[in-house]
Amino acid sequence: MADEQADFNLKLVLISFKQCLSEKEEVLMDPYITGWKGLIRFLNKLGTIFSFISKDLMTKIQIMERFRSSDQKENYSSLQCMVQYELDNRLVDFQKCSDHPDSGCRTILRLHRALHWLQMFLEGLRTSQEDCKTSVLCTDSYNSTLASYHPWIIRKAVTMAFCTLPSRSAFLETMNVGAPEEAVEMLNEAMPFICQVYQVTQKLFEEHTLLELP
Ligand code: 1PW
Repeated sequence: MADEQADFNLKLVLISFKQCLSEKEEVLMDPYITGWKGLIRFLNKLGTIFSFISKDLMTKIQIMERFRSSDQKENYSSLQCMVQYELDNRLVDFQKCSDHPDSGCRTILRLHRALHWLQMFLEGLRTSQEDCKTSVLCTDSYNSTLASYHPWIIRKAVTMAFCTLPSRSAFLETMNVGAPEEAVEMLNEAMPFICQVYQVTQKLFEEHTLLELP
């Protein structure tokens, strides 16, 4: 476990989102899953108070891994294939969770919204002053993205966990890519990959009216 954490490097994680986009601008499922697993490892490094978040994210990743090892795996090779397949076969609940509570579409939608929060947070971190408070940045980006989809009790727990985040420089060092300035430089390079994956997914879900799945 210690070794596993020691060789962690957020640059590699963010770059795995680069591998998500195919030439045809499809979002490939396997690198998407790999990228998320790296983010979950990063979250685990931030302290046990974040474990209820990483548990929920991990459950969602496992749902997607199950699709990828089922006999329908080809239909889950990219987000585009998945949307087509699940819609064509009526595998998505649109009104309330009933027959298909764990569809790929609703599961990816949750991860997609969380990715938006991460994108806003890292962008804030990248462009912030040295003395800015990480917890405030994190809470602000949460409030402007994910919070509206969460009930009060989750919002409370999440915001409490954010209050335990270390200072900006300590947080940048947790990324394990060198001094704070090097971490900022890494974010400059890597953020466009996350942004692109987010935008392509957003467009796909918008086109198929999938952005409000229960
Ligand atoms: C630094 C690494 C990146 C971390 C991303 C952080 C995402 C924050 C997600 C908060 C999750 C709180 C606990 C679970 C809440 C679920 O109810 C919720 N899940 C998500 C990912 O928003 C909705 O899923 P559900 O209940 O509809 O299956």
